[in-house]
Amino acid sequence: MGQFPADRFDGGSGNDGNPIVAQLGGLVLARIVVVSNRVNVPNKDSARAGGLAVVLRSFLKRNHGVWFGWSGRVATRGEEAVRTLDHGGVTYITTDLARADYQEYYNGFANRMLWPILHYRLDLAEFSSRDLSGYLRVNDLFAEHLSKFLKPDDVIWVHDYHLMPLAKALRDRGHKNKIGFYLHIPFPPPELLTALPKHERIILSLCHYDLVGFQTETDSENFARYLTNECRMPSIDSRTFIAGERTMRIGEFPVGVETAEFERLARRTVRLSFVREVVTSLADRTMIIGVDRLDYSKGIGLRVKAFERFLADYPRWRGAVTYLQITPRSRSEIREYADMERRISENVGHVNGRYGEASWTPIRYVNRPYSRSALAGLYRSSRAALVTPLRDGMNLVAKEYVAAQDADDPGVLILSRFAGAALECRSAILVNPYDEEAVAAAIDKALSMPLEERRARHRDILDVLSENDIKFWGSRFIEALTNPPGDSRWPR
Ligand code: ADQ
Repeated sequence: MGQFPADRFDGGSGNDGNPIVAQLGGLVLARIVVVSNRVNVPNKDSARAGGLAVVLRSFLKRNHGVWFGWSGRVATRGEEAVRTLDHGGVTYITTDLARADYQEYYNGFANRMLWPILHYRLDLAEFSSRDLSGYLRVNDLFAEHLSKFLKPDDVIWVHDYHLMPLAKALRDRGHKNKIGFYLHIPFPPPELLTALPKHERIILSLCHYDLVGFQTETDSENFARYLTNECRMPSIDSRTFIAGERTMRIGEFPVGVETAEFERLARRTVRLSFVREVVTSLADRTMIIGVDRLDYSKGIGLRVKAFERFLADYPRWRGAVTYLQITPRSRSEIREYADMERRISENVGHVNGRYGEASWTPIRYVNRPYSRSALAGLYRSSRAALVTPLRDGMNLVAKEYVAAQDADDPGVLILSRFAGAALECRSAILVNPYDEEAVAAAIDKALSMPLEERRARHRDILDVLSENDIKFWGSRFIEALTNPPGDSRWPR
């Protein structure tokens, strides 16, 4: 975990609450430019935006920043439009992608090669030289667009696996700005990573950043081990590497949620008519909830099997529990995702056919997104949450679920030990998602747990989540990026 005291930047310094201003004792710092694959441009769907998008936007607002990335549109080659929108103190700049760029960079190299490898799934990784070229080409294209509006003192913060080589592409164009990179997903051990053909081209290009941030210490250590053992990179210490004339540092910045705000939201939204309708339709049955993008890393297929095992091993719960799994489709153009979608629907149908009755459907399976308000209310109305990814950088659903609970009568979090969130949620029921029997037992334990134990576990986790509120995350990263090496504020 990042080691900054959570209250350092609470905005109490009488200078607009701007953490960066506070840090520099009143000096206005340079502009912050966030770059990510997709840009969360404000529109009518903003209510569905994940917590992180909302937080990044408010962080940029406080710092009059710029957010650059793909518009989400695919255009005919030569007709890709670049658009600029100023809204609420933030400048959003987006570019379309040509069809071939979208296929090779996004569907191809990012999602069929990097995503599986970084999630420890060598079996699903498909390498293609053409996709690699497309990936490098789009990173170059982003650098070209960025070059047109970058100022020499802009601080650049690049997000996620789509854009690993971006700093190199910017340095090649002569930019000497402070550039930081944050990986939202896991970083596997070098023994796995080196199965990526031409891995040096991608992974070593991270050394063009000044700071590379990860969710957990395991991820940082894996990266450091890769650099030391595989690439023989010289280092000053275990977190500082010498990259030519610059140094590149590594740190941990675990992503959190807006803990108190989310609790308030959930308290309000249990009263929404939509949430009340769902609860009434349960007819006094206990609800278990799962909320995930449809992705193989989330372990939904094994989870459905574990729930079937639970119904088989603990028959007293039959007819008394409803498991609601909310799973919006993602990346449906990729074959593995389409196959997985079909398999999970079949498995859910199988469990419902086998155990259901005319008056009771054991699993309600919904393939659509909901607003944050609706989710918050549903979390609070559920006695347990099943969050069992096979591998996850952090997993914000786990944290949102805990934050949403009523402290007097909280639900229980069942959490995979392979989610980054497991490090902070030690008082959840931690499970191995591959062990059906153990997950089934964990569901029984959660549903049978006495009130006092539920309260104590909830309190433990909430304390940690309040300490690591997402409000402080952006400022921690930028502070670490802009502080010179050797500064005591550097995270360990
Ligand atoms: P994701 O893989 O998308 O994020 P996660 O951390 O769980 O996973 O975040 C999902 C977000 O989407 C949550 O805020 C959740 O509320 C929202 N969401 C999920 N299903 C939804 C639905 N049906 N309707 C509306 N909203 C829904 C990646 C990494 C994670 C890492 C995050 C943040 O894979 O490991 O935690 O980035 O760094």
